[in-house]
Amino acid sequence: MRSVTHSTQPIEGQKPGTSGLRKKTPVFMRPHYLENFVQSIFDTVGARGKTFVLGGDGRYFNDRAAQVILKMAAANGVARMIVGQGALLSTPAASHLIRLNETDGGIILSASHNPGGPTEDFGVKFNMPNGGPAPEAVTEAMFARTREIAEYRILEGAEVDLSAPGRVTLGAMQVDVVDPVADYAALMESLFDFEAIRALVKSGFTMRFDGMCAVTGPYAHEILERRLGMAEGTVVQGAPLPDFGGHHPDPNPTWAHALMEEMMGPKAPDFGAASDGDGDRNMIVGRGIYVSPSDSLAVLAANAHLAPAYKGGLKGVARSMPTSCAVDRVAKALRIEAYETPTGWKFFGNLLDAGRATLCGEESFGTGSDHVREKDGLWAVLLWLNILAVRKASVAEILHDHWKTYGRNYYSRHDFEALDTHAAEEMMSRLKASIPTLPGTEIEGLAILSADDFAYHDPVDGSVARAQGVRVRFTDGSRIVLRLSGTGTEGATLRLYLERYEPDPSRHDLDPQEALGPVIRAAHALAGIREQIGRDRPNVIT
Ligand code: VG1
Ligand code: CO
Repeated sequence: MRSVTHSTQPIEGQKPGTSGLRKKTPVFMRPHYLENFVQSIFDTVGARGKTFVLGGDGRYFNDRAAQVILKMAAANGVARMIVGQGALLSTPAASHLIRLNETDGGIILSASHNPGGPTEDFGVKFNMPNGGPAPEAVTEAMFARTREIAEYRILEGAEVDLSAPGRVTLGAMQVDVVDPVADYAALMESLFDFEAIRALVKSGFTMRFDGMCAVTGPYAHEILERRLGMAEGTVVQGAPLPDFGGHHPDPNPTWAHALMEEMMGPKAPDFGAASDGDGDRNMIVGRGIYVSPSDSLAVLAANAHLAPAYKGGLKGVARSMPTSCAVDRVAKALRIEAYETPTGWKFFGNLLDAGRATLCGEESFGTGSDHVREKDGLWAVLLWLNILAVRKASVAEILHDHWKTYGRNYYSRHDFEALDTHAAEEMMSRLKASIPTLPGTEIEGLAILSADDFAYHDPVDGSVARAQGVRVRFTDGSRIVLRLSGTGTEGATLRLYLERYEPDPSRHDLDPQEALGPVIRAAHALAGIREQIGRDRPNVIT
């Protein structure tokens, strides 16, 4: 086996977005594309003598990309790679392995909730030794490297057999192929009261988990069916497929509609959940009731002490800026700090490392805690199960009880996908330019209290992230936020986030779209959505 150095040239646009570098699969498969980016990672964080974790969500090209990365790691002098069997690892499991083995970081192959397949999406992400996504300073350095790269190193020769756990070598590099589920499942058992959940299951409690043909299936089969004793068949679409069965592996009411229909139907089980392509997102549904991710975060924060890992209470909570303020109300009652960060899990890392936050969440179906440094789909499902087991109440009861105590933050996100990039950017710049003129004015009967383009000052390392989304607050506590997505691979996606607070319990059962009516109209009027991007209606509502 021989290490060769190939000369190469910089490739345009290898700039990581909200969560790693995401492109169409055929783009990633072009000559030198993956190699340039991986060499730029090694050039930025160093390779010689280091140990990294490697795995992905199993989408098309996952297996071949893993082989390329292993050969490049060996040629760059990496000492050891820990790889999930079959090159599979969910994002939270990868984060855990990075921490458990005290490695120098990891490479995760995933485009998360984006569809997979020969003409769909692929992605590569680097996580730091703390297990969390690389912060902006690091991804910026990687991007800068891609713009001056002149060569990459790779081993020529046989591929590594990843089909079974065990230790092999590749040149001078040690490769440990590990069961992707075992260590993660053990971590979950250490956090939650599995005994109590097993008792709940024995008492007749039923659940449906939709793996969406993505990476969480094997984890869910092991934990829910084998360790917690739920009936076989509890987990559906549990086998990971390279094209996710042709579905969009995004756990929301639009893309997980089969689960939604079952949960709203006459034969609904007690509890339903779904996870995304790489296993870091979760959707929670009770019998006949959908739990919005922002509410889920708030309920978990208010009840976390019922699970063994959090019985000492929470140090603090953090939410992304567009996420509803429901969790802030819980933090206030608990007298703990509530942090507001930009969109993307990388911004939670410092707060978790510094012990300032225990629970974090995003409106985009992401919740997690300091047990890893990624959001974690199954973790959220298990915390819900632990709470249900202790409180012996239904999801609907817990949710209504929560709203009664804290009031309800009606919330929705409207996505306008595949927009003309120029038009979308133009709309955002016009909106930003109008910010100073907004406070004190009225729109659609709502009085504007404040408006800004969100900037985050990290309280731990002092770094500043600007231009993270336009937020407009109204005097009645309502809020709208607009930003462009940083994970898409086609045109632009406008995300419009809408929120309205309702303290009156007699008004807690409205349809969120109706309850938010005035806020929605104000948002459209303010941004001139129809005039600017030619669209009246969103194509995804969550
Ligand atoms: C989206 C979500 C964001 C999430 C990110 C990665 O980003 O809004 O909350 O952290 O995806 O999630 P954007 O820039 O498209 O709005 V995942 O599960 O795709 O890693
Ligand atoms: Co994901």
